[in-house]
Amino acid sequence: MILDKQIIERHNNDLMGQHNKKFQLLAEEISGLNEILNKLQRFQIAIPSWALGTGGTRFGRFSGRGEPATLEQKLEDVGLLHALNGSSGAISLHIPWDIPRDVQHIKQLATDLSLSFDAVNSNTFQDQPQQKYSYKYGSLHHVDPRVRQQAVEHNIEVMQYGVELGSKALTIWLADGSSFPGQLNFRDSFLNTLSSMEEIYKHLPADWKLFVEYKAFEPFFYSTTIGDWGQSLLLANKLGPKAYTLVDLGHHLPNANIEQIVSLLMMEGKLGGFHFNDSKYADDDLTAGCIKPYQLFLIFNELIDGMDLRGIDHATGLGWMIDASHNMKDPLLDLLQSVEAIKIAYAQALLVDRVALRKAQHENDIITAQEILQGAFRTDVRPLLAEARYREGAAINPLQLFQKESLREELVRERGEHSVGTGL
Ligand code: PSV
Ligand code: MN
Ligand code: MN
Repeated sequence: MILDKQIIERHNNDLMGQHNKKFQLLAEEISGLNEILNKLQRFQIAIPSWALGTGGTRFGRFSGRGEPATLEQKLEDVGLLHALNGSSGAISLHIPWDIPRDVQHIKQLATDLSLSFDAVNSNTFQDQPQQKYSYKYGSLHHVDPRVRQQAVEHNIEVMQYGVELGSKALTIWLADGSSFPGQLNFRDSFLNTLSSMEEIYKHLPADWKLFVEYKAFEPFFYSTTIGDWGQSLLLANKLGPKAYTLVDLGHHLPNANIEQIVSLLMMEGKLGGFHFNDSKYADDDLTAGCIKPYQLFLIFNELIDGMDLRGIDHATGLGWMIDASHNMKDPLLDLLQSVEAIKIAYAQALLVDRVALRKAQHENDIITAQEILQGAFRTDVRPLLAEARYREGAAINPLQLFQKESLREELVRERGEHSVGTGL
């Protein structure tokens, strides 16, 4: 489904009066308004192909309706999101879930929908039907060199798809780990992973980045070979300048200070990108900002500080991706909520008076420092986001438009009631 521009125009005309009132009120209080709006307009967050369908849990999956079954339909879903919010102009693919059979056709469709291809993801956490060796005991860290080689070759193949589509990064997340003490030799596992990644790194195109994602636990419950940012950073440093750490917000042990991790990774020039989501317990993959919006704001506060210090372009300098999974909500509505929450945190962090904050820190003035941060966090910046969307030709209120125009019903009419989603 391609959304008719006139539907957006009609929606915007209906909401314009109300929107203008709220926007003007807020605009009066903000210095550097146009620069902030400009940054919001440029900021894009990639949508993962696997979040467009219902994921489920290990206890079952309750199918959604009219979910995308093909790569074309996944692109159309992201195109729809992008038309609605002007901020979802990229898709992140997972191979082999999203193998492009006809590359030229897929590229053309992406161009028609104003989409680009973000990082490509490899998958060595599941066995595929024609596969020679099993990943039951891991992939890049495996004790058997033949399994490692198979996993290396898969990653090279994923990069080849990415090159054809115009991606510029490979994300490696390894399930590799152990569930019982004694199962693995930690050093051997790490060194095997390093040498496998060195092989992959050799094939990385000159203008590509390699993102090394870490995760504390799951699917294994005793150790994970790339279990935290220290292990990821060690690998990234050993691999070379094109390798970076990728932070998935759900991949830490409870109460980890993620904003501090982000700050130090930025300091080292080794923060590659993000997988945004939120969680109460572990890798819950819930809607960004639905549980800990203050944490999300504090992360953006560090990001902006680090990016500005290093002269990194906010929109293009790091990889911004969502990594979510849905069991309850309509995935498209959920993704609209996630993008909104991420941009709210970004906009609030742009409001922080950094000179005043530095001064307060140097004077050990804790009260003022806290007031500065919480003052920004407690500002309702939603009219800024709506204005940025309007200026991009997108919808003032994407969620409302989606529901009012019954867009899911339209997708169900096109695709049928029962979905065949391929995501996790
Ligand atoms: C693993 O939990 C992960 O966060 C990785 O990024 C995977 O690629 C993705 O989720 C799969 O759903
Ligand atoms: Mn992830
Ligand atoms: Mn995850």
